[in-house]
Amino acid sequence: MKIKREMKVIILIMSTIFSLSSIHASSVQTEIKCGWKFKQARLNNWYPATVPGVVHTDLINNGILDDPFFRLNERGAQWVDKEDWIYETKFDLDDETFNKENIDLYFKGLDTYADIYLNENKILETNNMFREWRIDVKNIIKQKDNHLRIYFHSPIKVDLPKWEALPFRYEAANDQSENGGLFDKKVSVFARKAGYHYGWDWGPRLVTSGIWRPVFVEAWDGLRIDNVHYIQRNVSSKNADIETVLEIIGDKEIVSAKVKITDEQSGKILASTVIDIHKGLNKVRVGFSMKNPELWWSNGLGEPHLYTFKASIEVNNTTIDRKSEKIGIRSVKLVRQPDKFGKSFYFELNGIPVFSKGANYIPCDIFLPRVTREIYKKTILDAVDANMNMLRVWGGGIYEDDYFYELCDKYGIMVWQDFMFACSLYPAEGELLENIKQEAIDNVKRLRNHPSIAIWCGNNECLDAWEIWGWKRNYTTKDPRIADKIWKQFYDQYFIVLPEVVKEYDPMASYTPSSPFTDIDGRRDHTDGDMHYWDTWQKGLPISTYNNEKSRYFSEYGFQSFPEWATVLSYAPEEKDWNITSEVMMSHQRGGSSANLIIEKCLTNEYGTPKDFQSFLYLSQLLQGDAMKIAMEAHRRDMGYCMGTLFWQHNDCWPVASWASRDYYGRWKAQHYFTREAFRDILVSPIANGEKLEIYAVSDRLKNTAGKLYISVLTLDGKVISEINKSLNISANASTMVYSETIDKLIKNIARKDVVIVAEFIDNNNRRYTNNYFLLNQKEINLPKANIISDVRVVDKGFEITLNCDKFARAVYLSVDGLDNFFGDNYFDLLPNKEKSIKVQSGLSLADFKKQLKIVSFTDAFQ
Ligand code: BMA
Repeated sequence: MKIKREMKVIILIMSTIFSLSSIHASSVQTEIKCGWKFKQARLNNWYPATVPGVVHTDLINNGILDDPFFRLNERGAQWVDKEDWIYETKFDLDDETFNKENIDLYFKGLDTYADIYLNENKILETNNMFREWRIDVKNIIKQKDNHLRIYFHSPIKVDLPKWEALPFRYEAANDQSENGGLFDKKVSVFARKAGYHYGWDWGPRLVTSGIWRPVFVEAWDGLRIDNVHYIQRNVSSKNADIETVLEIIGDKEIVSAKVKITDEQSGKILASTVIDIHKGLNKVRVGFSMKNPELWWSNGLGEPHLYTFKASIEVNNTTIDRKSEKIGIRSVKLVRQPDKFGKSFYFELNGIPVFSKGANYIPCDIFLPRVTREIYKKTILDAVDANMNMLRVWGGGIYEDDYFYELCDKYGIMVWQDFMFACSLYPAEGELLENIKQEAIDNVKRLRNHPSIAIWCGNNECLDAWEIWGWKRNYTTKDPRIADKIWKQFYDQYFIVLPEVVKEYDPMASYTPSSPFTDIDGRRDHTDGDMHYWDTWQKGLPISTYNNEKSRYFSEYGFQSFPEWATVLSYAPEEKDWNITSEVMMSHQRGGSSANLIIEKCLTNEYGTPKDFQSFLYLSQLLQGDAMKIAMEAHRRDMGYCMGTLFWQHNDCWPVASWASRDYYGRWKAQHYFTREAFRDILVSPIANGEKLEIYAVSDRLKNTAGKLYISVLTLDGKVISEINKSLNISANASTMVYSETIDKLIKNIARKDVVIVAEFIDNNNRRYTNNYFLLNQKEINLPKANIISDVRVVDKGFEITLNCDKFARAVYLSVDGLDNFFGDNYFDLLPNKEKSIKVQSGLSLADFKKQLKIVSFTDAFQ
């Protein structure tokens, strides 16, 4: 009896074991990119479409919609999100693809409520733009003339009934429903779709639909590697233990498949094992140790070394599938530990406490598929060039494109990754909570191998909004049962579901429930946790107040400015637009109706009244630069107590007045140049403390640095009042006060309004770190009219401009009309009779360049 049963089992296995000859190596992937057309669902005209793309850009490309960034055109684009749209294409399969045993359609991203039909069969309904979708279509797909149709439901029409059905509202602070003609119906919280599409305080309201990431046909035989996870443990420069977990999908039983992990550069096999594959999901674990691994370091601390690991699977010496990934060996964690000040908040990379220098990052365009690889590259390189080591991918945007993280890996930018929730409350229960969970799993799995991922964060400011902005109080006053319901959803989402996903799918990673975060009570505490500091901007306080604020970690703070003249012209070309309260300028300012006036008020207080609109734009950038310089230096001087400074914000998603340090076109504002200085590996930072001038040396280097400190006190027309020099050995990875002196002793009997203090550190390798410091606010400084002389010569890819000046020139600003130029330095001070050369990239001829070059400095901005 027993024998018989075993026989039966063996026969069964035999019959399901595939014949080796029927398996073909490697899966094939083809993008469905061509032949797409689209139409408004209830009308009949078809137009050509670009995929990936969104309906707005397709309408623009077909001349149906005017550029929404131009003047007030955004208003005329509001009908688009109330419509349903249909996209379709036809495609054939080549023999190889068609003959595979498994054929899937693989959607990398659909925005958002879509029904998908292949050859008139409904194969999928989607409801989350952040998720990926893979469908087996083997039984439906044909070799020729496949018809793929995607019906996008209006996200507004889908979500309005949900809003209407509820007896209470979910807060959504930034949803510009009124601009969308929806009155107070803030429906954004119901959609798993980028929050900023519904408007933000730096962005337009343009609620897109479309195939925003590529679509593929993927065909395979026998098995395919779905995912490989490299879990790193015990990482040091001596050793790293790597546990590799492969997820392999099999379509049949396969015996003796060989799984191998190879270091592609050296060809060395790091680990291998032989397994039997079953139908369905197979999880295979294979571990190895690396001796003396080359570690991945953040920008400034060392090389961000990347290995290329290949996971492959062979049957009978034929490789069936493989997956190569760039892996950086590193340990990174958020350290939250009680200490003598309170409780720490800092990142430890490879055992070293690292001071985070960086910015908050939003999507680079309101229309996401327009973000090219070039734009991504420039965005990350601009962070690297400004000496940043971290970007925070903020929760109102998207989980970024793979390429974004590849660049961060390559250039040593750590990523603080928010989950996509910001400044709102979400109906996180039932189906939506499950949807959120799946979204988190998809994205944690997609991104976890990137060495750049430093932390997962539950949301942006939702806890702050609940506890501090008054939301909890308001709900509780109206109906405590609703308050309890919302808090339960909140708790489930950020304190149970999301951390559990991180724990399960990225077990070595840190998670923080919200930013800012001290504890679950939502307290704001300067001695514990991270902080978003906004008072100086929001209340229009003197920019020097950035010196007074303390935190263990500034994960946000910012100050607005206008973009430069050329950028303003791109959206406000008419003379009647050229004042900050014009309708066009107000519409390209989303920080509230008073935001332009805050800039004006602070600017007048700090500098005086500019003579014209262009001078106003220039000074607004300088003001932002000065403000942020004060903040960045204060945070770094406080190193040890404070361990991070991420300003708001690195980029824009359209041309606008905002907190960005680079505008929509990637043009550096004054702040970005100032950031580059303030974030250098060594910062020399003078600061008045009562009657004393103190100078701090802040070093991110991991070894002490010997060199010389030079302090000069100059009158603004160049006379030397005091000169001090001093040998220093600056402590590694620390901030130290290296000089302190009574101000009166330094400036002798010269008035404070007539002097500038120049602090310079030159290390033993002749690297210079210079910082100019004034003892009074700019408005009180007696800046002379400076006579700047320039000389231009042709160099590779552009020109070199040499400048000279008889007196101190504050914030010298060079500009050339046109888009194709980038100045190596700008908004810099010129010291009397000290030559300075700047390189500029430009495609202009020398004659045109000279003709168009404009040079102004601070005093030129006034009558
Ligand atoms: C922050 C952010 C954003 C916002 C910015 C400027 O606190 O989290 O939501 O755009 O401030 O107000």
